[in-house]
Amino acid sequence: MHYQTISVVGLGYIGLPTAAVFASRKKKVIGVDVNQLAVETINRGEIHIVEPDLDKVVQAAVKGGYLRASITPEPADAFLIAVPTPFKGDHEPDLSYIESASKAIAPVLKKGDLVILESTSPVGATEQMAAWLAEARPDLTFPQTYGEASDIRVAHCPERVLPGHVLRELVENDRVIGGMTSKCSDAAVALYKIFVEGDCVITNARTAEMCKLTENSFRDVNIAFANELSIICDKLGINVWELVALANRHPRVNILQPGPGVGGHCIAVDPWFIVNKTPDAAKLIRTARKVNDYKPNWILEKVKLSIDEFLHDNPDKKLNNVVIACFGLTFKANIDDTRESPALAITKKISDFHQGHLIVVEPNIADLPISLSHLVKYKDIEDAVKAADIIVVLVDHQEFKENLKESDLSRKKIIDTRGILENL
Ligand code: SAJ
Repeated sequence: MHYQTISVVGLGYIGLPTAAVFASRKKKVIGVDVNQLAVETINRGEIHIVEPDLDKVVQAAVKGGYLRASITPEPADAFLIAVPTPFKGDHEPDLSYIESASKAIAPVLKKGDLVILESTSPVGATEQMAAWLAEARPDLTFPQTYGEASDIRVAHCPERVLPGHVLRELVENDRVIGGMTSKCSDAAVALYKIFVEGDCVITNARTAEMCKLTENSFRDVNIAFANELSIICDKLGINVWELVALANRHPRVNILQPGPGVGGHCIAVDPWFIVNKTPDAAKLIRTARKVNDYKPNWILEKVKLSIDEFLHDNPDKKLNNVVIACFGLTFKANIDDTRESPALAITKKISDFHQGHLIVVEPNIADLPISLSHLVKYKDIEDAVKAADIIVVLVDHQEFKENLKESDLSRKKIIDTRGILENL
């Protein structure tokens, strides 16, 4: 199997780095995205997302003539679909982006092509994608009806990279390869071996789908444990950060860190794909989601309480003079991504009820999101601390870890949802 041209459909947090890494191995890569602005940015050799070192890799790939972006799909030997799979309604998976991507590439498919679904998907989505492709191209044969003899190979190979470490993890992580037939798997392994240094482990498409959902549900359940502990410890007057550090000295205990809730487009979403398919069986997974979803509300109650306490301690102050500073909006540290971010949701809710000033410090975002555009964004951490009466640490960005401790925090009410000040 020789792949001359590779097309990556969906140039977001996964698709763009994947396209750039193939291009860095001197493959001709056509990136496809419906976002005209993203396409233009990439074709200038620039990037529209924040991910360490991605700018350099994309710039080199575009300059070297290996990577080009386009709004419309073009013929290629392999297609990787890396589009969003959000949920809709009552946590039902929304496959509409996969459907549109399948229908967009179908006209340019030719005999011998490989189509890989990389998007995190509910069990059965790869078969569904293959059905959409077959419907659009009755002149070609597909694995669901022609097995090993099919014209088109189809596989699910879920991405598993950690935002902030994408370029390293893309290359180093093992890859789960779920072909619809074993020839489909072999074709996918040959493609990933262009850059993957980890093992490419073969299974079927449904197991590969479930494997990705399992990984993220495992993490969600473990974070829920930490979040529940933080609520219990608060009631018992115990410092949860110290407790977790102590318990983790046990050789078989490894508790994760409590936070303001679970954000991002993956861990807060994927477990629902399991719950949606098997609602009666997935009890623990559903409860973990609920525990993590509840955590921002619990933090909001803490903020309200600290406003009352501050007014009690400072009787000369009026409610509309109380200044709250929120540190961080992104869903986790050192990235610019605010999707499903509990920090963003908490800040928005504070801005809805708080009658005084609310200021925001977020070093990784140039402009505040529209829902918060009425707020004042501070660049300087020190200035924000000086201005604030109540400090709410929502993200453990490196800048905050390094600089907040230098500030004069005396006489400030502090809600440190990430425990970065607890460890001073
Ligand atoms: N979080 C905590 N406490 C922790 C760890 C995380 O509160 O101890 C929070 C984070 O602040 C964030 C959320 O959980 O809001 C998710 O962050 P994360 O770093 O756990 O995961 P993601 O969403 O950035 O990436 C995950 C990864 N999955 C696993 O680690 C099992 C990544 O490998 C996947 O590729 C990615 O989801 C994905 O795309 O599915």
